[in-house]
Amino acid sequence: MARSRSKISFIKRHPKLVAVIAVVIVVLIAAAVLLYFLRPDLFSKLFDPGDDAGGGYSEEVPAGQLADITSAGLSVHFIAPENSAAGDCTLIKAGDTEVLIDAGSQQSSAATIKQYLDDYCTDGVLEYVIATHADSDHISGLVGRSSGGSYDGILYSYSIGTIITFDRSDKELTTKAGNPTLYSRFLDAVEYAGANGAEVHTALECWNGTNGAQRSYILDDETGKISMNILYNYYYEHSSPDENNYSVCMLLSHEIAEDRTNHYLFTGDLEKEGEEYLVRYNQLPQVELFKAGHHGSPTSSNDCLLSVIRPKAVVVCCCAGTDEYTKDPDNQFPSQAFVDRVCAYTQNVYCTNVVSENEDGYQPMNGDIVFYSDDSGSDGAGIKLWCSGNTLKLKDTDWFKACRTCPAWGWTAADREAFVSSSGG
Ligand SMILES: [Ca+2]
Ligand SMILES: [Zn+2]
Repeated sequence: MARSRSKISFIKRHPKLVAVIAVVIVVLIAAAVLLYFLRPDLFSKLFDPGDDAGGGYSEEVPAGQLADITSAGLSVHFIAPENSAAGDCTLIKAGDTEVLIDAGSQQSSAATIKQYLDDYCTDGVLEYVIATHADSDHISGLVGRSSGGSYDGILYSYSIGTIITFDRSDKELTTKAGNPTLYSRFLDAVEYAGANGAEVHTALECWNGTNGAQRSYILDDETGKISMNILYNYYYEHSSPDENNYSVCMLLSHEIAEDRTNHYLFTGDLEKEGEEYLVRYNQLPQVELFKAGHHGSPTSSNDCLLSVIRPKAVVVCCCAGTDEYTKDPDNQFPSQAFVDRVCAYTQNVYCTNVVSENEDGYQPMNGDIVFYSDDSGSDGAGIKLWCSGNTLKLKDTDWFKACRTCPAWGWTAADREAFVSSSGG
């Protein structure tokens, strides 16, 4: 009672002060409500910080051993092309079941990819092949090169279980000179595989569960804990001026304990509009690993998506610093805008290749990048990283220091200048 009497007397003695405090509180609440609607991502970070311990960043991904990959329950491989072009090629392996997502970057990459697959696809059967969209840096190796009238691409070289393709493409079937385009040759390759026993489905058929397709495929028959889940992309059934938006999107989920599932997200080259729809139509969890959208382009991996999936690691399939698509250094893959956005979530960013002054014009940055489940650990929950080059994070590479800034990663413009002048660049 004494306390509440003293409260009342405080209000009586300082009516103006109390009024000012009340107004401030109302304004703060109104601002918070406004912010909640304008920038919901800030709130999701605030109230669900995930594994943000340690300065707001995800934990290190421990380095693993090449010899442990084949026996891992699950491994996810990003195969580096042997050229200076950007291109996606991801192999997922769960026991004897393999999923190959895309086969870039060029038709000659089929040979590189097959050589890599020799170590992992030992039964000659690729159970699943996903072609995300019709751009050449994704489908070239599925077709391969021709000699004597036959092609050496992935779809001609393995027994394929199920092919999941994009629903739409605005590509032409013939060139101006009247020759078949790569897209046309891709359709031939799919038809060839289909005639040789592959089931062929579009992503929308998978989503809808029509024509024998499934939305979710179990990859490990023994335990049923690893699943490949085709997500809904609005542009499976609507046209877009950008071919990239037709990309097949997939969430790989690995249940490692009753209360823990590791997720991996693949969105091909999906652009901002596609990412916005993806978030709207799918319940996306936090992911251990995100394959950077569109090779780290400034137009993909937007905050609308990142704020939901809060990736703990990101792999960029590109040749860092190539002028293949633009002369603007800031927009070359992986772009400054991409770095600016992704740095809020993780420092664990890895990249396949980097431009070089050597005669090939490129060299491995991390090279082939493999994330695999470490089933031997006491908690059985860990993920390890192995790379054919080294396991340096993007931020610690010389290319990054010379070409990018990121205060959140400890690299300001002044640091960049100092680095460039000290290295004589
Ligand atoms: Ca197999
Ligand atoms: Zn691409």
